[in-house]
Amino acid sequence: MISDLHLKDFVSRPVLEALQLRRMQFILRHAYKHSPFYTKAMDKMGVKPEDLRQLSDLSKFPFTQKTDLRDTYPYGLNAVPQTEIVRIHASSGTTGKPIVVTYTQDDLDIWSETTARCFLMGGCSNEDITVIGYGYSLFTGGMGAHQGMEKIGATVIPMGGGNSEKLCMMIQDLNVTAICCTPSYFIHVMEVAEKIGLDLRTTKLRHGFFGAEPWTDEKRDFIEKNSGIHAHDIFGLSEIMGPGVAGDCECHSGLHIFEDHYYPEIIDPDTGEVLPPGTEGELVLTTLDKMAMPLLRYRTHDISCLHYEKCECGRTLVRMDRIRRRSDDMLIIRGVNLFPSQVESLVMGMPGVVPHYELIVTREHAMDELEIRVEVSPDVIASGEEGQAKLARAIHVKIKQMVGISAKISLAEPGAIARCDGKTKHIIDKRQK
Ligand code: DLL
Repeated sequence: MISDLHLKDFVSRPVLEALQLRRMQFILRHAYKHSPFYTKAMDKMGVKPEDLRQLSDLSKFPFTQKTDLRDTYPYGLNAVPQTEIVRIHASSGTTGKPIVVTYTQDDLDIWSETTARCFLMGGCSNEDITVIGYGYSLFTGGMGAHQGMEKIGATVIPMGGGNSEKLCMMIQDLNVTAICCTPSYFIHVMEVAEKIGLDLRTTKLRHGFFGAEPWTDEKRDFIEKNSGIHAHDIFGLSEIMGPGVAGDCECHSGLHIFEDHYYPEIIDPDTGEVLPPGTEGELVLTTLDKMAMPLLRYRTHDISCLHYEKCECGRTLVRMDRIRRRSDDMLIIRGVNLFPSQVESLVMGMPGVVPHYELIVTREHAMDELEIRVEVSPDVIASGEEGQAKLARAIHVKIKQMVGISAKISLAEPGAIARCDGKTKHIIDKRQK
């Protein structure tokens, strides 16, 4: 059966807004009643769920920050009993501990629905055979894309990332028509295909759903021209749900947010003031019907802009501009999020490491590479090559285990890393956008 889920993207704005209001009133009551964090936060601001009479009243309610998830780690934001939680994912926190996200079965159904709507919007159906190249792990990419594709009845190949030659073989032998992975990984796959003599244009591959990291229209053109596929953008974040918070249609004029489940606002990142449509600022999202861990006014730190004019495709859903930058120092390397403070808290406790470090990000053959340069004490230098290699290996393993990134570790002599009077700059990002 061909899914009719996409019809939800075309409801009239008054109908959509009435639904949003009902759901928003419900989720505020649910959060206030069942999550002590939100009871306290609303009480502190002197607001009650009943104070929300129209959608714009949301601005009276407190924001939620990533640090709130860290401070209440692991289950402090849960609003249902543990027996109702059927899945846990996790994302990078700002320090050593990850951010934990929980889901009820209903939450998973909503997530599948919105991810499915992304794929339908991109032109996929139950006739597609799709390979998932996002990681299957605590990261939401693999499972999120998988369940969305299953929801539309597509045939799913749960490949995960990493084995590009095998992936090319699958594309060719299994008549794969769609792929879901990060844009940089797909460019790598294109290079591998070329190396092994596979012209992707001669395969059945037609659609790519790329996200989890910023990419540009130029990169889309490059991919489309050199692989013969349609390249679609898919946006999301674990705290809110995972992939499928928004996706782009064939017009590619911004990403449609599935507003019936995720309510967007744009704020001034410095003052917190809500900005009018068409103004650039920080994207803030409220989950309208996520039960396990509702998030109210979650500050994404992604910089975007909302457009409410009807899209040429006929969808009434608001469009957000593609994310090009963030208002914080989070890096995204091969789709994996990383905060300098995370590296700091992992590495600085290690014997022989002093509190000076820098993260150098480069791009080689379309893949991001991370070098972590840490300054060490004189006794590490005195320990010679063997002692230094041992420490570098230990740092490498710790970063790999805790963050999931294979980084090159270089040890710097005492005093070698530049000191600065003001805010220390820990990141040297040499990737050209
Ligand atoms: O990256 C979820 C996802 C998986 C989205 C697969 C799309 C595809 P997190 O690991 O929590 O979740 O990272 C969320 O990644 O706040 C953005 O900064 C960035 N991001 C995600 N999608 C896009 C995109 C997943 N399409 C953070 N364009 C977000 C630009 C994106 N940035």
